[in-house]
Amino acid sequence: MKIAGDARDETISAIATATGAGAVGIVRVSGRNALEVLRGCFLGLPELVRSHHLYYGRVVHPATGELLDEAMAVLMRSPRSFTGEDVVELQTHGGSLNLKRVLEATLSGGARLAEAGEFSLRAFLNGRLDLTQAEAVADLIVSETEQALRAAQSQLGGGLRRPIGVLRQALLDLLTLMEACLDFAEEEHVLQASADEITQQLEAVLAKLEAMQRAHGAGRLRLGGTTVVLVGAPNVGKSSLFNCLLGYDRAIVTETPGTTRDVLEGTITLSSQRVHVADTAGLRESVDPVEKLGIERSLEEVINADIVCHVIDATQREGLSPLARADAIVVINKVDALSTEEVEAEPRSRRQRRSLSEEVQRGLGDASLTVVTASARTGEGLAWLEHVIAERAAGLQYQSPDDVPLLTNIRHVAAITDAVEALSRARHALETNLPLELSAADVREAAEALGRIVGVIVSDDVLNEIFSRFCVGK
Ligand SMILES: Nc1nc2c(ncn2[C@@H]2O[C@H](COP(=O)(O)OP(=O)(O)OP(=O)(O)O)[C@@H](O)[C@H]2O)c(=O)[nH]1
Ligand SMILES: [Mg+2]
Repeated sequence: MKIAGDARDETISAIATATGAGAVGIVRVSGRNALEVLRGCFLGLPELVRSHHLYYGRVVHPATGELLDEAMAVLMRSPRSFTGEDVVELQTHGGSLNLKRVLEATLSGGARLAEAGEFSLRAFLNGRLDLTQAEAVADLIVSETEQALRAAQSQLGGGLRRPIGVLRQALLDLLTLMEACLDFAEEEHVLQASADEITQQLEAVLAKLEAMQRAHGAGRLRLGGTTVVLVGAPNVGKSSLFNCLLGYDRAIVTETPGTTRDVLEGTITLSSQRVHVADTAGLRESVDPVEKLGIERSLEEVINADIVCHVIDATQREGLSPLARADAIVVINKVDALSTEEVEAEPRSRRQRRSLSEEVQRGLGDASLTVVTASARTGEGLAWLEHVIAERAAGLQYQSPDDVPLLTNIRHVAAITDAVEALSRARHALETNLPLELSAADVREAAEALGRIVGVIVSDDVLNEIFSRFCVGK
């Protein structure tokens, strides 16, 4: 993508809405000839077109005059638009083919097809967005978890630009102080008073950056969702429960113990949270090399999962095997199959379920265990199981302290790391009484690293790299 020069004088156009069938679709045009392009392919505009005003009319092909669609058109005059340039949006009926034809009409009318991220790039170059906000736009579109969406929204609202701006300014102020000291280097008392102040200011910025690194370390894992693994002895109904949670028959279920050999995965949404569920091979002593490998994988999943559901068979409760993980949710499955004597009084009543749970808690020697009674066959208890998993997942969501923004972008993390390293070097130089020029150079480097995050100092290559990852139309 060309960043400077002629390319920016051109008027660009692209479909801004997602592909596929939809009631409405939008073709967006940006650049100095946007209104001209619109006039060429849209009938229904008055002589004087008002900015931010919706006009009803018809889209026609400028070359052939063919009627393409009915549409609404809006002109957003520079600088009050997403890109900061004149922008036109044509709201037509949705549908890939229809939108393509409307797009072609704008191209025939003098626009050029936009490259991926080109609208956002122009918004950045025209000062409408800083880099963190432009990146947040891209993140917002692809967010698949509530937390990722919240992080993107906060970033779009300046949640990262502001604190980074404050820290960068603090470093620039620090540099001014250091340079003043260099000018007065021969006056011993000025130097000593300032050295303490320099160290203090440097420590303050460093502490804030390190807090961001820590928050990133803790929060990063949660952005992709929560992992839940179903484990237990063979034949207890793990795969059956897995299929129930997914809502379709993903795993093979048979009455032969040892049916599942590999780890199977599926993703569901529980209370707006993304949850990755894994079904595993039943745990038992085995000599079969394939089964042994499967069991090893089950155990690996148990170690790595956020939440473990240890499934046991309601009809086989004697000599309960120890839990795969102490914090597991115990699922007593097959409650529908309990013998009639066991359930004679009030089958599957709340009281009976409670006594079953207590018996299992006693058997496993832990009265605080979370126990859920369920039946993959009848569906009983599954809504409660989902609720328990959702609650656990919600409890695992990382909340970064209010004043520490959650870094979600690897580019930002890298820049913060550079800044922390540079400031640590500066601190060391100050502590060991090395010439002040050396620590000043490190502080300058740290300020530059923070500048890279918001895009104060950034090369064309980096811009290309960032914006080319956007989708076309953004
Ligand atoms: N009555 C009853 N039978 C069930 C229930 N859930 C599973 N089963 C049966 O139990 C048998 C084993 O079910 P699976 O889901 O394959 O068990 P698994 O734990 O995945 O077994 P492995 O993959 O061998 O470890 C099948 O015959 C299922 O139909 C249930 O809630 N009630
Ligand atoms: Mg199975």
